[in-house]
Amino acid sequence: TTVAVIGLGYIGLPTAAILATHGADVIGVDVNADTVDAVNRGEVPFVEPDLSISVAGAVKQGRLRAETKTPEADVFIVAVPTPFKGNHAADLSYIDAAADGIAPRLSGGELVILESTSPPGTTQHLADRILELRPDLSLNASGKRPIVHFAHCPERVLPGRIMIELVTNDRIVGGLTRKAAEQAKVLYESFCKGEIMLTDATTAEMAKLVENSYRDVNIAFANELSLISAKLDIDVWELIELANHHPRVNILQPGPGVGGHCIAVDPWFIVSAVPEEARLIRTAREVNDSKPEQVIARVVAKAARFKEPNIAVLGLAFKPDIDDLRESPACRILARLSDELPEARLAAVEPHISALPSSLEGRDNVVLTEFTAAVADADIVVLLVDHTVFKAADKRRLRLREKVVIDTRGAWR
Ligand code: SAJ
Repeated sequence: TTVAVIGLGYIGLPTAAILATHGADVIGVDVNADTVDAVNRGEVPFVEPDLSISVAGAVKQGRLRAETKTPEADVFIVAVPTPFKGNHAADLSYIDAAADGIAPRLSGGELVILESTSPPGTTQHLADRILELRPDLSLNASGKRPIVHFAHCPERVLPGRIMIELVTNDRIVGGLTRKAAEQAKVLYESFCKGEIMLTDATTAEMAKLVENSYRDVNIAFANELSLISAKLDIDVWELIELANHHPRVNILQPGPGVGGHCIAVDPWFIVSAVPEEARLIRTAREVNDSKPEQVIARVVAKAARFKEPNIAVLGLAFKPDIDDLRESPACRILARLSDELPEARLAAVEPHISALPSSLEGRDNVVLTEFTAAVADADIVVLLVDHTVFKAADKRRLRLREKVVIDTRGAWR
């Protein structure tokens, strides 16, 4: 089988490599010529454990190569970005561009799989666009079905564990027709050891969005409890710990907001598709998105006690023990504190990075520094990420009692 994988990012390139190492002839397609050149040299343009060795091996064996133009193939896998285009609706222009590249390459009988996280109806949209360009492929001999097959197969892998989870996770395959789903299942079976479940395309699109919305709604509940507890002057961490002793209660942890490129994005695709009905999902997004503002207000209020406050800001990543700053509430909070408190000295501590991101660079009142030194000099300590190094620190040696401590993760309870 020849497989063309369109989009060689965090999902496309690992999928291309794993298909190639399981016997397919794979052509990766990307608009970025540097990415294409890197892959053809057997190199990977981003960091992901075990991916380099897999790509290098597949290229050397002649099973994987990359091009900037979509080639002919038996199977096309679309793994391009679906960012916001404003108003929280999904920008489908990358999917449309992929469709336009695929359409002229089809001759009938091919399978087109959409892997990008997409709003409900996008697989149908992709099919409509391709078949509009190729009306000759729209109907079979009996005049009933298109002779190209379309399916959605969302990815659910966790960055940092992609090469493992691609193999071990269960997968949902949703076809525009049953036959499309069955054909896609055969392809994924070549490397996926998890269960492969068949459904229709819209249900598959929604399943991915619902998984992340479920988590977002539950985090919002915890974040709302933290606001309520602050008003009632009780400890939210104790409250949640006690409530979680109930056999059917499992409340998540509040924090300074929700980051990453999935949970803070995907629920909006449901909201923008069905705004009238998706009330709880929308409110959860709003609660989580407003959490950084509440942290900023607390720090600014405390800073008013000092003339030139030294503030240690602990953690910039979007979650513990990683170096990923995408959509990180901590970065947003630090940037706003820098604007709101020009007289303060903000000592940012992020042990997993070696330089500040561009959004925080070149600010006179922000430096990236070392943990113990930052805390030693601080009047106010703001903990934004519960990295193990922070949690494990000796609180007495840090002299936290002598400082104003704002622990947004409950790491030092
Ligand atoms: N967070 C809290 N409180 C909690 C748990 C998380 O504030 O109790 C915050 C984190 O600090 C972080 C954000 O939520 O800022 C998201 O972190 P996460 O660990 O919940 O999820 P991600 O974004 O790393 O990965 C999610 C996963 N989805 C689910 O768990 C349902 C992952 O399996 C998906 O593959 C990924 O989204 C994706 O690509 O969609």
